[in-house]
Amino acid sequence: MAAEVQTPATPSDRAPALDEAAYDRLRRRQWLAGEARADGVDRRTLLRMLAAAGALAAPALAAPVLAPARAAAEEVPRPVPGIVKPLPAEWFVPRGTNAEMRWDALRDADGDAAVGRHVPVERFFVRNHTGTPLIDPDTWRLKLFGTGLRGAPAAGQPVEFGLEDLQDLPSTRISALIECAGNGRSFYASQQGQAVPGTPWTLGGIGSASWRGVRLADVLRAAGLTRAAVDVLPAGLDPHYVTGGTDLGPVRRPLPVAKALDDVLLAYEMNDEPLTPDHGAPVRLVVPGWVGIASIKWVGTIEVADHPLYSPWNTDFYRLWGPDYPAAGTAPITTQVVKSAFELARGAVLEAGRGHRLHGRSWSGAAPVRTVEVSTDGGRSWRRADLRDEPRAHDWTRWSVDWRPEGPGAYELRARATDRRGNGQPERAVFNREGYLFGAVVAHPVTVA
Ligand SMILES: Nc1nc2c(c(=O)[nH]1)N[C@H]1C(S)=C(S)[C@@H](COP(=O)(O)O)O[C@H]1N2
Ligand SMILES: [Mo]
Repeated sequence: MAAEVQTPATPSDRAPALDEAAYDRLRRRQWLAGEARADGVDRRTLLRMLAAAGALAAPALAAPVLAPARAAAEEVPRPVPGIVKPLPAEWFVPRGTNAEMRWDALRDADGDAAVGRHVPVERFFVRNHTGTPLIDPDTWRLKLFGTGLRGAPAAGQPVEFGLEDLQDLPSTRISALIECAGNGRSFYASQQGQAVPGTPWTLGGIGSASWRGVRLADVLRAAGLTRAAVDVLPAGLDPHYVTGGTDLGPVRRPLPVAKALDDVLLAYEMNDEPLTPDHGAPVRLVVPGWVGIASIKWVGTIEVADHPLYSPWNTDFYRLWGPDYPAAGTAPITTQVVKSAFELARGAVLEAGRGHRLHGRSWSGAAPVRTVEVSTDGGRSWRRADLRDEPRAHDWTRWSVDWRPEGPGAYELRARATDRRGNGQPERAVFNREGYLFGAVVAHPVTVA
């Protein structure tokens, strides 16, 4: 058993840790040996995880917690308490503490593109566990500490960076999607008859933006990263997440050091503007290709440890449990699955007797999109869509297909993509108890009249 576990030693040896499954076995072994820390994670939870003793109890729904810093002059009731920016109904669907982007808002009334490859900040979906904090960028400090750093930070004396310190480091710009692991969750119920708890997103728990910031790798190295570091734990400055009467602490999720050094950004700009409060101002993580929870907003501290770390966000949440998964659940989920969406309302009415150009976007966390196919007859026949973008990793590809309906009536549109690694979209997504990673083809009803 032990022989199949790789012990990280040098950064190059650590590359396999990008495989969270292998790394998770190591984490668990080290926890059992008393070498891993798991603040805020119930000991029984870890034991349950380790004992492969069947499914965990479903987490209760979040108790609403308001952001501590609300604008004083607030008269208009907000559709989502805790979100600062306006949420016009033509752009967003409120979902608890979150705001889902409406796909039909990507086209205007004439069918012209209203949004380019990047979603404007004011139209970008918001996923908040509690509420948006208002943080003064002038006094904000990023504090790094932990046993994976050299010198004083190892003893708990943090090394600090102000916003200007970060801006003085070499900057990098990337185009990347942020997508919630639960994006598409509602289709487990509506399309597969499988009830799952959690935010019932359709496909609008996603957005693409241009991010500018400093590579997390550069900041970790500047902070004195050692070769012994294995886990990096960024924590948000938003209010603690309280669920089922339990305070789980700040939103935080360990990141294997291999991913942290690979392509992760500490972003301070989104679409060429300073980050706005709802999207993590002054600084957030952007973790390309991975589930949105990895991209911690409002980051205040980063613990760098020479031993594995756990938080509720890689133990109780964001693993897959279900009849088709190991009894103790999978390793923490990381890479997003392939998905496709039409820039059209569900149930949209299209004019009869004329041709239509159907637009949509497809994406994959693993690789650039290779092909997109569209069916206008409920999946009986398929044809290639025209790709309107050069497919890129970690971003979506826009596409279109021309369609002249045979006559008035109800139609079911479908779109499915494959990526360059050969990942595709199945007819059915494999059920998991929390409804993560819904990657099946989504049936999109329209009426021609
Ligand atoms: N501190 C903090 N970071 C967070 C969250 C949060 O609630 N608090 N939500 C996460 C989740 S689940 C997602 S999907 C993304 C959403 O990013 P957005 O709100 O900018 O779209 O942020 C992630 N980072
Ligand atoms: Mo999320």
